[in-house]
Amino acid sequence: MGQLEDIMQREFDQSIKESSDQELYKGLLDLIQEVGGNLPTNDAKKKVYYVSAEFLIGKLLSNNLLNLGLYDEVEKELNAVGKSIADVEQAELEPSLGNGGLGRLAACFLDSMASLGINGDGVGLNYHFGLFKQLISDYQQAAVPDEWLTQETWLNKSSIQFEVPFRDFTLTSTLYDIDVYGYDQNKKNRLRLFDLDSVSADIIEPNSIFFDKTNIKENLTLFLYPDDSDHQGLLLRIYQQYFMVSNAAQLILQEAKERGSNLRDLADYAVIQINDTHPAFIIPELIRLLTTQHGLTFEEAVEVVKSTVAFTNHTILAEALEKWPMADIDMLMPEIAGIIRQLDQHVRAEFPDSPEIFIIDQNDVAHMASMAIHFGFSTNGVAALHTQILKTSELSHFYKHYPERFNNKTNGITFRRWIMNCNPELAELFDELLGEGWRKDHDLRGLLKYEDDKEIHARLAELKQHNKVTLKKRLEKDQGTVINENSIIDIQIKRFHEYKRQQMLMLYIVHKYFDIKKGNIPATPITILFGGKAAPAYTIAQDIMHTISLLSKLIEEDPDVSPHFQVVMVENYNVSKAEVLIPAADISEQISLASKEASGTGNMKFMLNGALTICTFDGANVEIAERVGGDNIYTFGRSSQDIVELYNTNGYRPQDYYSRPRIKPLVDFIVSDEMKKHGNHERLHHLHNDILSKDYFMALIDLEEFIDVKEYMYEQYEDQDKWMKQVVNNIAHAGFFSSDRTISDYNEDIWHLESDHSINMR
Ligand code: CJB
Repeated sequence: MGQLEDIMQREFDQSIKESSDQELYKGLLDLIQEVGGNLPTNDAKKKVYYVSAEFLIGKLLSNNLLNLGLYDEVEKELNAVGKSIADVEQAELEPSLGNGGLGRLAACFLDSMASLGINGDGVGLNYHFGLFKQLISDYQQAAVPDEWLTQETWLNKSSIQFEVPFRDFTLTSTLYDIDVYGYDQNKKNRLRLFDLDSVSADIIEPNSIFFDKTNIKENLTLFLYPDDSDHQGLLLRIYQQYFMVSNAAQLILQEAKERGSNLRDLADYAVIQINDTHPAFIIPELIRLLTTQHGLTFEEAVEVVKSTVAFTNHTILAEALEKWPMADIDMLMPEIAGIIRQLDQHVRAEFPDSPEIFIIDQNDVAHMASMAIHFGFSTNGVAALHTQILKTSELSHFYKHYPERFNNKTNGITFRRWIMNCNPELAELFDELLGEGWRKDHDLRGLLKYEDDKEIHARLAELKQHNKVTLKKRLEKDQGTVINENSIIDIQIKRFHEYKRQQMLMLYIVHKYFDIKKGNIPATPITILFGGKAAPAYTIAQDIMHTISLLSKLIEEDPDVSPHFQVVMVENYNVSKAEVLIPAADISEQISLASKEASGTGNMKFMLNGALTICTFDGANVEIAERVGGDNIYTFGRSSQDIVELYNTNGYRPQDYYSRPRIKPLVDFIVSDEMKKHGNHERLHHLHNDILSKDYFMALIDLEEFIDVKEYMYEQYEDQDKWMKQVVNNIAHAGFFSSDRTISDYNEDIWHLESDHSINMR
């Protein structure tokens, strides 16, 4: 009897065949618990704590089966009676404990740390509701709560509890752990999520993401990143951050002591990687704990922190670089405020001749990045270009003083989830061509010898077709949308943000619509798909989404155009949807305004799954282009230096571009009668007006070139021999973008921990 059959008989007194997907899910959880739950945790002396407000882990069932080596057997057992892992996985609710790239990166890193045998845990919060669930109704986004906690859960409640002191009350936490199994490993790591016992979902109104943000004792961990556009929301965010890091710091000190540390030597036992500035309060919190509870002097505590904390910056967007008014910190955590003031004095005394160096500015506002850079031993960017921009412009005044602290760690993606799990047939083709070594070393360069192999081209095309059919079925089931599986699949999936320029692709769509109306029929039909959520308070992002949804409808209803061109807004884009969209893609849209996308990681997932990229010279696109060479990628647009210069000189005028004959009709179509027929006039005018008067993220500056390169790219698709050669080249160069390589680099340069193996592809 197979292992799953055995469990189903034991627990449900019935066979796999007789069991529902829900019951099978429960059975598989138990199987994983039996096999993985019994693995020992990594017990190496030194441990990395990856502290992050977000872990966008996605569904865990198939990932865990794969990493524990159970996947093939379970699949066989299920298939034998006409069932599948994919169907069973539908019973799992996706934990949406992250917003986007930053949270997903943290999840990839957990998988890679465990798979490399590195002793590394994630530490964060157990939000009861992840990022809202997105519905599209009346061509607009509606946000409803997304509860993911169910009876059947990966969370193990621990007996660990800590006290977190706020000014007016003290909260007691409870720690929940999720096991993180590495690929082919005999030990495990954990994701440690702190929560309050008192949180109750009953207090939110049905289908509403609004709740009483002042009721901290009950609501602190209710939602991920509550809207911070009002003051109460902002305070809640400070509460959440401090609750997270106080727990993290107490856990780290407790565990280090258990492993033999006297805390003065903490750096020999722990390294704390803080994922952007959200966990930056861990710096004053560690100082508070070390001085008040463990007998260190202030100076000693500062030295301990400086040798233990490392900081990753993920963006240069001003709105995301956190700054908190000292008045608020004083009101919530007066002791922490006092320590931050001391730290400010500390740096001012150290740099008396550099007035640009401070933690608290003249408006009494604390700059979290500044604190993290001064009181951490390492600051890294997430792609070569991003790190370069940090050094030369955004953080140049810090770089001047601490050049040795700055380093780059180009992001990566876990190959377990983003190829082995989401595109198993392609992974098997790699096995056939390369042997199975790539599953551990992620080196796919051996594929280069198949660049001109027609038989391999045909196999790849066949797999792509198969994945398009899978996507078609999924979209039909999820939202009733029927796509053409014989079309070019062209995808932009990411959060809606002006800098990511969904609005530029939207204007291209208007161009293509006009062109097809004129009788220029594409040789192969085209389907452009968008997926992504917009922050509820971000009006222009909502306007852009609205306009795209209207265009989608307009095209669908136009019989001259719809057989050749389709635009789809994928509802409630999340990790599970990405797993079906990416393997089906021919074209990957990475079109951010140069300098603004720190790295991007979707770009890497698409490349690995055999899509070709159209991109600006931004983030990790630059490194992808370097690796595949100019002939294998479709680049366009102004350079990041040009853009930085334009911002510095206030030199961009959207009107100069708007007035061009190729651009004006596209922009004006936003407020045309056709669009207004079903559209919200206020939204359409708001967007139109914004593009021609502000266009802060310069959608118009690269538009003409974008249109030309897109047309060229679609033409190239018709030469399938050439296209497939490019596809093979891209896949072959994707190995560098494995998060195992990224984590190996972190370990070699920053963490210095023991590992089973490492990946060196510099
Ligand atoms: N990023 O997702 C977020 N949220 C933030 O608040 C700041 C940055 C993204 O992080 C990714 C991982 O490093 C990057 O690939 C991406 O460019 C960046 O926008």
